[in-house]
Amino acid sequence: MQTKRKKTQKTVKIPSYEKYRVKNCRICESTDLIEYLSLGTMPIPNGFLSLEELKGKEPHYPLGVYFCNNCTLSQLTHVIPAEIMFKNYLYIPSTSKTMVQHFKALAASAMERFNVKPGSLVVDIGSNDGTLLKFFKAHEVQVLGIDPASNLAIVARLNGINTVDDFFGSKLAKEVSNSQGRAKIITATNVVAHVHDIHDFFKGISQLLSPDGVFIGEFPYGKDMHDKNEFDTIYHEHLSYFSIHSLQSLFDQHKLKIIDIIKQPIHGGSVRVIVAHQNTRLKVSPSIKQFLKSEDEAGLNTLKYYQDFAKRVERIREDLVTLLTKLKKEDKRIIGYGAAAKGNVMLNYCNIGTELLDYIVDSVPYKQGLYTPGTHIPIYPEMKLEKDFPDYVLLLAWNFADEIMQKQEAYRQKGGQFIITIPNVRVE
Ligand code: JHZ
Repeated sequence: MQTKRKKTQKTVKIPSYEKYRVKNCRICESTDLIEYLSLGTMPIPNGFLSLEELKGKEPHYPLGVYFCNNCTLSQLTHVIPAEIMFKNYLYIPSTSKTMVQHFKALAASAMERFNVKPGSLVVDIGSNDGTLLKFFKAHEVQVLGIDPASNLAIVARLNGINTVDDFFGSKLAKEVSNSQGRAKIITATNVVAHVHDIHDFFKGISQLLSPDGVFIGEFPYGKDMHDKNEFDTIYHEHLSYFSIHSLQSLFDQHKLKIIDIIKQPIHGGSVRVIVAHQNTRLKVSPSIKQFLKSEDEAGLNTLKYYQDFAKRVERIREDLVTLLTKLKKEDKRIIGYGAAAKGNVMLNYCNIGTELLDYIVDSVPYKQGLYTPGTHIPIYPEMKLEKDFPDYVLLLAWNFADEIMQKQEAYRQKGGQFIITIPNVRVE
């Protein structure tokens, strides 16, 4: 006779997100990947919620970073499907004056430096609402935007920018070059770090770029991010944190080469990397050797460099939570400024919710009226700060510190104080 067996052993449940774990380095395929930082699990940081959605279940995904012991690329431990993150996107750089100026200068300098003739094709990958291409179009070139976010592609078309709402890769590159010819300039600002199949992406660049063309990519520089403790730049959308060493290895594989690297103050320290076909006639700048040397000197090829960074990240969490808790005990009113994706990483990692922050103000109309993912803090227009006059403002969008502090000069003059977290926690 069969008797019912008691369950004595616990079944170990494998989390469903384990299927997203990265096994090989995105650039060199090495399996020698070492996790040096874990920020826990959290919802995608651009996953803002409506009041109605607060009732539902929010999927959480792990956020950890590997160092590739072979090519030095820092990369996320898990990659969640791009469709979850980019089909309806709320990041719109043109809401910041700093970014609009930046795009204007980028277009002007590319037109001049590379002697782009009227009628040439300029393609922007991750073209968002078409702001960068609008500046190129003013120089009478043909422009094409490519962006998977259908909501933004509609806005771009209304702005007069021809836009394909799709992910860029070798298949799309072929279609575009067949229908419109090859591009003299291809730009991608804050895109390359978001791409999982980076080899297919650069295969596409190589196909679409004309023989005398250049690819101009901009993204946060891995060395700046680590040196300045900008850990909240690490989130599910940002799959890679590039060193120049790792990029060289990538471009070599696609018969491309870096001809110049220019530091940019955007997003806490970015690099503009200019790339051409290996047989280009364009001169290679000495900047590349300088970047490689500074990476060697700082130890970017050693695990210790990354482990030291991880210790500083923990320190920021301890300091911030201690400060906010102390202020709250003193009955101070604290709010957040800038519902940035990076801000959501900070809030989730430090477990800061409405018990510490009353609300967040943000200039982007799409975000106002929504709630932050994971921490469920309401988002209001910036005006609310002036009316309410809270005691402290936690600056979540620290990359726009200058622009925001200038805008809120009157608040500061009246005694309002800002809490800054990066590179270290302090009150200003
Ligand atoms: P902002 C973006 O991250 C998105 P995020 C992206 N994934 C990327 O790669 C990086 O940057 C590098 C608000 N704000 O743009 C607007 C004000 O309220 O840094 C934004 O919501 N008042 C593509 O999301 C937020 O701050 C202001 O005066 O971290 C800034 O977020 C200004 C200037 C901004 O993006």
